[in-house]
Amino acid sequence: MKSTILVVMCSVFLLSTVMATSNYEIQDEGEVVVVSVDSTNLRFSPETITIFEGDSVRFFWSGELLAHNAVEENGLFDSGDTSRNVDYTYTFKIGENGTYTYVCEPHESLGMVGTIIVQSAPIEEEPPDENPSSDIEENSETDGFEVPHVELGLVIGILLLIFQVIRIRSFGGTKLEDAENQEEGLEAEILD
Ligand SMILES: [Cu+2]
Repeated sequence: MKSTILVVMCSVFLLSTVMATSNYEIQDEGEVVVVSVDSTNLRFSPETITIFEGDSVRFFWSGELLAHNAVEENGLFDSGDTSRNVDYTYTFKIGENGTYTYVCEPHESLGMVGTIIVQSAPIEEEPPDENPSSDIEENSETDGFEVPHVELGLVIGILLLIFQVIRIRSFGGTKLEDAENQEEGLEAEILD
C-alpha cells in the first residue's frame, strides 16, 4: 500500500518535472532559415523570406569570391564586417513582426538587398495530448526504479513516507485507521 503511494508520488513528481522541461523547449524552438549568396556573387539567396516571430535567419556563406555582410537598414541586426565567410544568426523576438530590409553594404548599389517578412507568432492551440513522458512513467513503474533521474522523486517520496509513519505513530493506534483512510483518499485523488 505504502509502496504504491510512494510510486504514485514519484511518478507525479517526475511527470510534472518532465512536462515543465518540455514546455520550455517548445517555447525555445523556432525555425532557422538560411540566407546565402547566389552564384552571381551579388545577390542574397533567397532574396525574400517569410518567417514568424521566434524564428531565426542565419546568414551563412563561406569561400565566396567577394566579401559580404548583412545589415538591417535600421540596425536591428548586423553581421559585422564584410567577409567571404559569414555565419551570423538573428532571432526575431515576439513583438518584432514587420517587414525588414537589409543590405550588403559594399554591394547595396548593385542591388544586393534582401527582405524579411516577419509574421506575428501563431496563436498556439493546446498541443494534442501526445505525451511521450507518460510512457516513460509507466516503464519506470514496471521496471522498478531503473530510470537514472528518478533519485530526486525517490528522496521526496521517502520523506513523505517517513512523515506519514511519524504522524501515525504520534497519533497512536486509534488514529491509524483515519490515517489509512486519508491515504486511500489521497491515492484515489492522484489516480483520478
Ligand atoms: Cu555583397
